[in-house]
Formats: sequence, structure tokens, C-alpha cells
Amino acid sequence: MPFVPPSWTLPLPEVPDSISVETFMWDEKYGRQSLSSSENPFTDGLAGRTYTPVQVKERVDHLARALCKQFGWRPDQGSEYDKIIGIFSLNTIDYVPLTWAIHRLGGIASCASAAYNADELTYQMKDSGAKVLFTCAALLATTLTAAKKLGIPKEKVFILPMAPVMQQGLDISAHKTLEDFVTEGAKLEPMQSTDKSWSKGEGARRTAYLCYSSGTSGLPKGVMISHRNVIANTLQIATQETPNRNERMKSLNLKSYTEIALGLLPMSHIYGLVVGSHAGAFRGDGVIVLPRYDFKLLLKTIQDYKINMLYLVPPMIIHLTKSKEIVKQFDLSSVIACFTGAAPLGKETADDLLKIFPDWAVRQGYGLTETSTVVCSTVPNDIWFGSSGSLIPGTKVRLVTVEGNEITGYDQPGELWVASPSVVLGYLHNDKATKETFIDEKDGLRYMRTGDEALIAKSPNGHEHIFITDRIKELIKVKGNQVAPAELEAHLLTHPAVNDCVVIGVPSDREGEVPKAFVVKAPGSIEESDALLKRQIAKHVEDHKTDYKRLRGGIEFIDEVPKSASGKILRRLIRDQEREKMRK
Ligand code: 4UV
Repeated sequence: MPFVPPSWTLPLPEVPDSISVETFMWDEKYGRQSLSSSENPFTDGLAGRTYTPVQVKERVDHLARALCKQFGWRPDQGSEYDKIIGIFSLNTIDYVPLTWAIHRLGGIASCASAAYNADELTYQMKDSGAKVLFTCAALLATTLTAAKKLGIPKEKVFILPMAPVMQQGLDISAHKTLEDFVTEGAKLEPMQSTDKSWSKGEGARRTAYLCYSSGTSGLPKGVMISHRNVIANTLQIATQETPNRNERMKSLNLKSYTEIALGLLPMSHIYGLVVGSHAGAFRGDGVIVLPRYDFKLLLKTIQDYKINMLYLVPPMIIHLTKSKEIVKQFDLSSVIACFTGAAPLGKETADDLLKIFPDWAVRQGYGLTETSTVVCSTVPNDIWFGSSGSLIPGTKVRLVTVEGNEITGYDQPGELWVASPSVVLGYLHNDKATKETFIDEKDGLRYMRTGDEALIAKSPNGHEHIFITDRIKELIKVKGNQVAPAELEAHLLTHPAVNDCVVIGVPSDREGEVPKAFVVKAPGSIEESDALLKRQIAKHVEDHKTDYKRLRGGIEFIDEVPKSASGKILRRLIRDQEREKMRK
């Protein structure tokens, strides 16, 4: 039996399965704030440009009409996998509306990290099968290099407009922009969709987004996130937040209650996409969108827009705690809560933050791309440091030991398995990884094996909390970004001096973790000095991988990579040895 205390979570309203993400966002039937009473969903924090909900709906409509005409696509014709559009852009107020327009034409948005270089972008877009790319001025050169490798003509590379300061000195004149499409679409006839699959509940089970994750092992894979998955997690988050929001509304004597949230985290990543954008906009919150992380700009934006809710990752919180003098120059009194996720938040960091901002609720969430984000999170009146909080409504978990036994008591760690309507469809073109990761149980539930070790503990006020205690899978998290050791290992093996290698994550104060490589030298390279070889190998990574994948944990030469009889790298052994070394 799964270890699920009965009173643990609030009941989840039925998750609608015959509508798209966008329809769900605007429909008051599902509990959102009315359109007229809500904040403007997306505001450009740099330019001050903002859209009302009505404008967003209209823009999405016009954009979809024009995209259909441009490509000769129809919402009711062809598979969604033939209509994949890649988005490689910094955050903009048009990012999420663009994805909704792609959905209207029956397509899928493949969202790529804006930190990628041309090779990394090419990998994702080739794997996705993207035929069209949207980018922004700052990333146009990288996009064109990738487009060439992908055989996508430059006429199919389009621009998402940004604040003038982000486009200064960059020539985008050869490319059609999203604004051109919106203007063009306004003159076209409305689209008539005869797609019956929505009303039958099939449409919502189609892929809406492809976000990339390496999962428990191997290279980054396309995570097939359906409309229903995003709707479910948005509804789960909203349901969990309702009591807390109602309480605030009452105490402030208001008739409705919304917040202003920070939209800084990348919308290409599930945290920024679902928690930072969809969950906020659904509740009628305003999202202040920032395209890049600049510390002073962040503080000024919080002050100017009176932001209430910060969505951050632990390294940004560390930055706040280490910059007291700068922080003091800004009025951050509008902030009610600071939410963190994607990597563990240390107790000391949380304490340091509270010393500066004693009134902030410092909240932590845990989740994955494969669960369309949130599995559990702390709520304001039940914060316990180190804990990732309680399960969000409609979620069940199991804790499983290495031997495959079920844990049925408190305080005992095991691998966390999660069942939730937000557990995704699987990995694109990868049945093997899908079967290994997603387990359909006899009780009708589909569990995701997270590859994370967790335990359940009872807080002093009697609530069950989830603590993430370790990571069993090989994934490395650098500043909340995924780094797949398999990707770095495959790349290192292309260097002539590397005969064999293994990459693991080692702790870092500022970044959480950083990659470290253990390398077996190729016979011919033994003559070279170790220092020179290390520099060459490090450069080989710097030249071909994005900044956060650099071997900041260093390079160590070893005689042999420890492997099992079947040839599998004994990663855990190396990791444990490394931890032991660090303890000494
Ligand atoms: O797939 P992914 O890149 O997904 C994420 C999701 C982050 C968030 C953010 C806010 C939330 O409220 C929330 O629920 C989730 O990063 O990486 C998934 C892996 O990241 C680690 C863990 O190893 C996952 O398998 N991770 C995510 N959140 C935490 C974490 C956390 N709070 N503590 C420790 N590890």
C-alpha cells in the first residue's frame, strides 16, 4: 500500500480533459478570477508594456490565424508532431501567448534554454523535429547557426520583439516578427476548427510542450507534456494556495485577491513555464517579465512594480543574502513571499534571508519537468526549514528502497515515486526510457520514478512533510539548470587525450553543484604535463558547451573508471569516494 496519510492533501477538483491549456486559463468555470478583476497577466518589466487578458486572447487568436496561413497548417489536419515550433528566446510577454497560438493551430511548442549554444540548440530542435524557429534579437546569430545545421531556411526564423534596450544595435530587419504576424492575422478570417478530438477528451491528452530533461540517466530527452498535465498542475497549485489566499483576502478586507509575481525564471524551463507563468496568470496575478538576471535591475523591478511574490532558485537567494548593502538601497517592502525550487535550499541560506527580511515567507517547492512541476511545496503557515512541504492536491507518493520494498513509516529514506494527473505522457522517441521511468500500477495509477531520495517526517504541528535527502540519479543541477553527465562524458570522449571518463556533481557554495570529470588518459597523451592536459580538456568543454556545463568542479586523472560486470559505470562509488575525501 502506498504510504499516504489520509488527511494529507486537500481534494483536487476534477481536471477538465476536453479543453486546451489556453481555454482553461480564461474560463471562470474552473475557478480563475474574473477577467475584468484580474491584473494584466504579462507586463514587460523593462519597457513597461503590458497586455490586458482581453488583449492576450485577441493577440493569440490573430497570431494563430497568421501562422496557419503562413505554413498552410490547419488545426484539424495532421498530427501535432508535424507542427512543432521551436522557441529559443529570453523571457518576453509574448512567450506564453506564442505557445498558446501554436496550440491553437494544433501544434507543439518545443522550448529550449536560452543559455544553449548553437550545438545544444541544434540537438534539441533536431530531436524534436522542429520546422520553424522563434527567437529574439539577442539570440538570432546562434539561432541562424543552428538553423543552417538543421536545414531550416532563414525565412522560417522569426523574432519575438523585446524591449528596445534588448534589441539595440542588433539587426533583425531580415526577419518577420511576431508583431507582423499579429497585424496580419487581424485582417484574416477567424479560423474554423472542426477538430472533434477536443470534445472527446483526446485533444487534452496530446502533447502541448516539449521541455528537455535527462531524467534518471542518459542524454536530454523531450518530455511530452500534455495540455491536461499543465492544466492539472495549475489547478493543483491553485487549490493548494486557496486557503492561504482566502485568509489574506479576509484579513485585508478585500472582495478579490491577486498578487504581482516576478517572471524572471526562464519560461523554457518547467518552473518558469508552469509555476511562474501559467499558475500566476490563472489566478489572475500579474507577472512582471524580465529577460535576464541582473541583480540591481531585479531589485529595482521589485521596488517599481511592488512585486509580492518572488520565484527564485537557491543561487539567487544566496546572492540576496550576500549583498545586504545593495539590497538596503531598495524598498522591497511589497514582498510577501519568496518561493524557491529546482535545487535544495540550505537551512543557513534560509536563516540568512530571514535575518534580512523577517516578514517574508520563505517557501520551497519540489518537482520535476516529468511532473509538469510541483509535487509538493510548503505553505505559509506550515514552513519547516529543509522541507519541501506537503503534497499538492491529487498527488500520491510511494517511497521504495533499493531492494524494491515499500517504506511505510516516517523518517526512512527511499526513492520517491509520484502519481499525479500532472505526470507526463513520456519521453519523445524513447520507449525504453519511458518504460523505465513511468510505471503503470495495478491500482490504475501511473507512477513516475523520480530518481530522488526522500523521506516523510511529521512536523511539530502534526503535518507530514517531504524532505528530499539525496539524488540517486546521475543528473547534476548547476544553479537549478540540468546538466546530464552522459552528455559531458560523450563529449569528453571526443578529445584525443581521453580514453575513458566519468562526470559527477560536486557541491559548490554558490552554484549548488558543479560538474567534475574523472579522466583516464589515452596512452599517447601520458607524455604531456597533467596541468596542460587538464587545461586542454577543460577548454574542449568550454568551446562546445554552454557556460553552466563547464567543469568547474575540476578534472582528476584516474587509472580506470570503475564499472559493473555489465559495463555500467559505478557512479555512486565515485560519488561516495568524493564525498569521503571532502569530509576529511
Ligand atoms: O526537471 P527539473 O529541471 O525540474 C525542476 C523543477 C523545479 C521546481 C521549482 C519550483 C517548484 O515549486 C517545484 O515544485 C519544482 O527543477 O529537475 C528536477 C530535479 O531537480 C531537483 C530534483 O533532483 C529533481 O529530480 N529538485 C527540484 N526541486 C528540488 C530539487 C528541491 N526543492 N530540493 C531538492 N532537489
